[in-house]
Amino acid sequence: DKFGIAQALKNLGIEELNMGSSTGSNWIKSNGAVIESYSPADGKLIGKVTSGSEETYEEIIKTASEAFKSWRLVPGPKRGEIVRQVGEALREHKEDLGKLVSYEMGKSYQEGLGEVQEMIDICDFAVGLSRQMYGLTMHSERPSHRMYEQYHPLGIVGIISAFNFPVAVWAWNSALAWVCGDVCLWKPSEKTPITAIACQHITDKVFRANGVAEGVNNLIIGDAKIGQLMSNDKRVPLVSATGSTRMGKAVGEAVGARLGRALLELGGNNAIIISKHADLDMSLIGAVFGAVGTAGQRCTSTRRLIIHEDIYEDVKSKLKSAYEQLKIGNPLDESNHVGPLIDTLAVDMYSEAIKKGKAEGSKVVVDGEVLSGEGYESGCYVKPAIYEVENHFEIVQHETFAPILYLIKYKNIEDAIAIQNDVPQGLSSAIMTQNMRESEMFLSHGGSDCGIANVNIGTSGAEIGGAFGGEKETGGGRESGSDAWKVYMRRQTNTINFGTDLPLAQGIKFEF
Ligand code: UN1
Repeated sequence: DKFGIAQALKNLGIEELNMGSSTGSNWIKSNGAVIESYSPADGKLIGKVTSGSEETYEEIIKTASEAFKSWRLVPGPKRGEIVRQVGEALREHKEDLGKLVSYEMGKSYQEGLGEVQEMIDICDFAVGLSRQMYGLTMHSERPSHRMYEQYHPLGIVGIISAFNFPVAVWAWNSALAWVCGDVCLWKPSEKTPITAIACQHITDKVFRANGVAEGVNNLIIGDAKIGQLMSNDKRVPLVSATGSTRMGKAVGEAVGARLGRALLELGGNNAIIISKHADLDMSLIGAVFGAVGTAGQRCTSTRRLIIHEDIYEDVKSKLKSAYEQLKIGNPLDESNHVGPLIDTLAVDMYSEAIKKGKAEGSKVVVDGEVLSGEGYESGCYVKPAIYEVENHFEIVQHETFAPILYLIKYKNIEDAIAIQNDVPQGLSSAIMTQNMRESEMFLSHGGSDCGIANVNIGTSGAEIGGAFGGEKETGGGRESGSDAWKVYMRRQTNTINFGTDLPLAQGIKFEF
């Protein structure tokens, strides 16, 4: 245990007694399926957790519904003060939690710390927001009337999160939902349950110290069945789900059928356009980090490079030599650039995608390979790969959650933008150029169709202050910063008559 995992687990309060679902401090016993969490870093068992059953779900919903009645009455800024303390607690546990994220998920320790930093930042954002959940006031068309709007708490927010950001995406949702007066029910990915249990401890201590009712911060361990219960449940007015497009369609359909709200953040197929006017050194760093960071398992990972024909060969050979220098290995060892994929299933999907691409005509620039031998015992390590393709290949149109980068050549900027948009997904996009006409065209209404469009920055590594999400098969939802909070509240328009008559709107006369 040279990286101190056992100590980190201890510091985070993880012990056999609490490996399951919880309404806060109450850990619910259940006879649901046992999930074993193995580290993709070294293949070792981290711990076993028990899935919640349908009864567990019911118990949690009952407690959460009760908790909502009191939590919604706590003044917004007071709720913000509690979220401020959650942020403080996360600062205290940053190294331990960052290490556990790295060990259970497989991203580098630096990225694990970065993920916890995102949680801290969204708590800070939410504290400020707790005093700024503004509505507008309007001028009434009637005399002695006043109109305004308010945002009120919504209820139980169901949060379904993915393995790749096992804790930050939960924090984006819950920090906002809590200051908005909602209570949260979190179903973490079954691939990363231990980090979720760690978060439950961190927040619960704060909630209990502040005398908050049991049931404001709920955790349920489970698979798609739990997601289905939430999606079909009228008592959960908002389901916020991050994951694959397939999962998102199922959630969206079920929530839509009962006219609930779904916030969906699904797959991406993110491209960087590298213009002949680009700063090539900068482009290279952006492209390589975007493609191999988190082993290509970010929603915002760079999947495609659309490169101008004049610089294409140059960029290709620079990428090739950059890839030769990449060190692949244990993510907790800070000298490595690339860690493992989440599990061997993901490795199979990586191999399958490479095979499919070759069958469709992709040409090897840096060939992929599943790594074995010393340090690679978990079977989850792969070599980041690069292929030359055409954008219409089926495999290029599809999001493979692995470090596979596709190169596509273009002649003029209009074509480059059309290629960038010509995929089913619409999350993140970028252009590398120092030419203002190109960058403005890319950002204009005729430009990128993605939720995120960057200039001289790669596709990944979004800051929490902006609204995060995308269009088309990415699902349309926005979480995190800007005014994303509004989806966590119900909006009410109020008209007040302080006069002695009852004039009707639109000048309608109704006399008797
Ligand atoms: C995700 O992959 O689901 O922009 C979230 C980024 C991160 C968040 C990614 N801030 O890469």
